[in-house]
Amino acid sequence: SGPTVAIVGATGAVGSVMIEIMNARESVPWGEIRLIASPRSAGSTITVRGVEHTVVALSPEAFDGVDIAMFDVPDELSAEWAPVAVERGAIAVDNSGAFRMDPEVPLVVPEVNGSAATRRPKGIVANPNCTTLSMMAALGRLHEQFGLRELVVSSYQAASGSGQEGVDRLRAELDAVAGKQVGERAGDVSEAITAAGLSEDSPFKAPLALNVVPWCGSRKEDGWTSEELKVRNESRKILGLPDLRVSATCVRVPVLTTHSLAVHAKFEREVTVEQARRSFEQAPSIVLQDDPDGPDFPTPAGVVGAEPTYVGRIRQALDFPETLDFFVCGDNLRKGAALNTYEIAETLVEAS
Ligand code: 11C
Repeated sequence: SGPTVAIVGATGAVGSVMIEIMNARESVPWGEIRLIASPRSAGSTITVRGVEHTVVALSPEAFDGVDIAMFDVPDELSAEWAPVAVERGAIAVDNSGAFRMDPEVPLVVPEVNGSAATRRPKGIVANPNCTTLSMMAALGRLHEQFGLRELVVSSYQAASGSGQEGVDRLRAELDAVAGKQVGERAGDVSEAITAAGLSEDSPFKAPLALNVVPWCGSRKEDGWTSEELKVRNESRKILGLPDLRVSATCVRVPVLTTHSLAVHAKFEREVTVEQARRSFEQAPSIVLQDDPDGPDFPTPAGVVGAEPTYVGRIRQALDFPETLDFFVCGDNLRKGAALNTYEIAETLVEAS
C-alpha cells in the first residue's frame, strides 16, 4: 500500500478543509491516513473517504511510521513539532510561518517552483502565506514568460485569515449592525458593536462590519505589517528573485473567506493584455474570468470554495507597455492553505 500521511491539526479550520479536499479527490496515493490533534480533541472520530478515523494526540510516537506529515497548526506548534516528525522519519510539510524564510527550507508552490521541494536539508518543506499564495500561480506564469521586475499590490483579505476567531467576530459584528441605521456618522458602527456587548478585544484593529481595515498581522519596523513583509519576502523566495522590488498594502475586508489582490506588475519585456490572457487560459490552476464588456470579473463571493485562482480585470496602463494590472481572487483556506499543502505532499509522493 501507499505512504502514510498525517494531518497535524486535523480538527482545526485548515485541517478540516484538508479533509474536505481529500474526500473530494477521485483517488489518493495514501496507505494510512493518520489524524493528529491536541490532546483535547484526541479520541474524537472523523470520517475520511468513507472510513472512520480516531484522532490521536500530538506526541512523538504519533509520527512513528508516518512518511509525510502535513502541519496545519500555529507557528509555535510547528516550530516545536515539525522537527520531531522529521526525527521520527517523516517529511514535514508546514503551513505555518515558522520555517518559510529559513534558507534550508524550500518555500513551494508546486506549479511555480515544485522542483524546489527536492532540496530539503531539514526534512521540512514550507507552504507560503495565503496572501502571497493567492497571486502566485498568476505571477509565476507571467514571470516565466516576461520576467517580473517590480510588484505593487493591495490585498483585500478575508476574516478567516485570522482563523475561526476572525470568522466568529465578523459574523457577530454583522449581527450587531444588521437592520440598524449605522454607517452614516463616524463612530456609529463601533457604538453599535459595543452596544451589542462584543468585547473590545477583537482580532481586527477596527470594526470590520461595514468597514475596511488597513492592517493585517502584527507591527513590524518602519510602519510595515508582518503580512506586508511576508508578501515581499515570500514572493522573492518563491520566484527566485532575491532583488524583486515589492511594495504591498494589506487590508482586511468584511468577507468571510477568499482573499483578493489588486496587482500591478512590471516586466523586463513588453507584454500585452492578450498575451497575458492566453498565458492564464493555458494554466490548469487558473480560471480566467475577464470580460470587460460583460462586465465579468472574479469576486470573493463567487470564488469561495473553489480550488483554482481566478484572474480578471486585466489591463495595461496606456503609457507603460511593460506593465500589467489585474485582480485575483483565491480561497485562502484552499489554495491559500490546505490545498497547496496537499499539492506539495502529492508532489513529494510523485518524486519518490
Ligand atoms: C491573514 N494571511 O489573512 C494571513 C493568515 O502567515 O500563515 C495566514 C498567516 C500565515 O491574516
